[in-house]
Amino acid sequence: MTTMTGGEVIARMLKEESVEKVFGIIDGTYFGLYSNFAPCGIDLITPRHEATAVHMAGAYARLTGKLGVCIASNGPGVANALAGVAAENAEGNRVLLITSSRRGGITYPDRGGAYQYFNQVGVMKPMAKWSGSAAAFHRIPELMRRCLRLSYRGRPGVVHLDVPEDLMNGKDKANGFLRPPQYRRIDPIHPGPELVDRAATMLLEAELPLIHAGSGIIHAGAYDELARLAEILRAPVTTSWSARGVLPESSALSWPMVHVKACNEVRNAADVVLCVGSRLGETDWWGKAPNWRLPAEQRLIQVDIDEEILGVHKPTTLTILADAKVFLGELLEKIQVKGHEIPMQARQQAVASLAKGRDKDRAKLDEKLSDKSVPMITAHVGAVCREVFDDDAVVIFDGGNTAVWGNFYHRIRVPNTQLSTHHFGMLGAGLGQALGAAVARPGKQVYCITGDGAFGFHPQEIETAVRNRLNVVFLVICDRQWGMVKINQQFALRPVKTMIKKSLGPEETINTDLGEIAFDKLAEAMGAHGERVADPGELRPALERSLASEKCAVIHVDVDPVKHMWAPGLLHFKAMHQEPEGK
Ligand SMILES: Cc1ncc(C[n+]2csc(CCOP(=O)(O)OP(=O)(O)O)c2C)c(N)n1
Ligand SMILES: [Mg+2]
Repeated sequence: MTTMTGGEVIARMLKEESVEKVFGIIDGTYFGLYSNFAPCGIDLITPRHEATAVHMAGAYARLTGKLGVCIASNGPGVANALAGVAAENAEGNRVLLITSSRRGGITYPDRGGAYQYFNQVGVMKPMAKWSGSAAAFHRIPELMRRCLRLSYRGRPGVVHLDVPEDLMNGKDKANGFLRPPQYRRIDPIHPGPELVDRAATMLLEAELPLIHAGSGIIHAGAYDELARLAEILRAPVTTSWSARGVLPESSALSWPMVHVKACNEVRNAADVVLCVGSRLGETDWWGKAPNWRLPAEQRLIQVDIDEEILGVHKPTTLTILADAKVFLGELLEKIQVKGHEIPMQARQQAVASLAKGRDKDRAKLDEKLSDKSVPMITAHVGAVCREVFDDDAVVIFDGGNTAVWGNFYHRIRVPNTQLSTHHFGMLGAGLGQALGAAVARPGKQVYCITGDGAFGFHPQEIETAVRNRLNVVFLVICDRQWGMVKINQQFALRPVKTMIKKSLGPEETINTDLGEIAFDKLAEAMGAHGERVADPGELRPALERSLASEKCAVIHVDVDPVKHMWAPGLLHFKAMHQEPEGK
């Protein structure tokens, strides 16, 4: 038996889990941990804010399917990380956060007057999937194993281990290290065969089945199975916001979430729904009428890796605890042999007729692209990006109306290539997510469409991108206002004048206007490439120059602030803040 620091024990256990990247900011209280990363083959990537470290880990986890690991130091470091924990836990990304805390004996509970201390576990507990503190050196391996087991159990989220500095940096005897299969499940959960049979029968007999896909498809990597099943069943596919593109949105069977009315129509037309890896949360209108058909008229098969989620918001006909990929693979086998039983013609007709609403909506949205005025209408940003960037580029949407415009003028053509904080709506998270994406997908393009308000939360991370050669292209949409809030305020304060004039004066709203930051200049000051455009015709060359610069690039995009406020779909998203009537 050898002696080593508690930090080295943790680093070696991360190595056993094949962890290659850790995100975080250094501090003496966990020197014993990060000084052992390099010997364990682990890169430490350091942003300039701990919340960014957590977002980087979250994006990295979602895009690679691996564990996203981040660190934060006691007191202020952990306090800064909290914002990231709230968002990444809500997004359901598989993140392990390891923090240092002050030496045992003076804390838990606070002796009174301890420096850089707060009850980190107490605060983290209700925010994270799990949080605990190591009370003694010999408990570090056991608690790490517990953290890792929990990281891979059920819906992903943030798991937190807090380790006092004296255990992190102090040496003690350490046992041999276990392999992951010795302490956690490695194989995916298989469904009971009779449940797959029943699901197959329901889907074969349905008049019109619908597949609703959530992030479970991403975590399981079940894209091919989903596409094949939708094709064989001729089933339209809707997704949760965060699962956009799990069926490429170029498919005739894909109903992108931006076509809210068309999604409502298809969700009302289906008599059987196969919901895979989604909770049917608020952004899915809880699965309720009038956005969905009443449960009495619509049978629901729900498949999830997490038992807590089965039947949580909408009554189910069949609940199946299973990994999405395994389930869909087994279901396909059953359905393939009985494909001839499917009332194909009727389904095809139903799909074709429902598709008209969706395609009309797309055409109507695209009409806005004929507006070539300067400064530009924001619609161009997404449309031009889609032409310039590769299909497998990763796009990140951040900001208020900016994220709405970005979403509405994008088609996600390759699964798992878009990120946002769909559940938490966290302005500014996009910077960290974009940097995490660039670490996760070396050699692939990454771009982030962000509001000027949102970008202002963490612009210092441009330097992180430059220092780490993470060549993200940021498009900062500058309307010099908190646009989304401004339009809502206008309706709240002067609805009639808002309808007639479209915009109120600065004195007529409450603190909605921002001053200008020249984001291109700010970027240049940090060693990045900067561009500024207002004419939609100049956007494409600016993007091309940005890509050619082979650096992180920031494009300051001046948009028409009034048109920007009137983003598409706002009424639907306002309606989402109320509980739907249905059961
Ligand atoms: C961290 C954070 N603070 C506040 C909010 C509330 N909020 C939602 S949208 C919005 C305005 C966003 O402004 P900007 O990023 O410039 O995007 P725009 O709407 O102008 O496109 C605000 C303040 C939030 N979602 N997140
Ligand atoms: Mg703005």
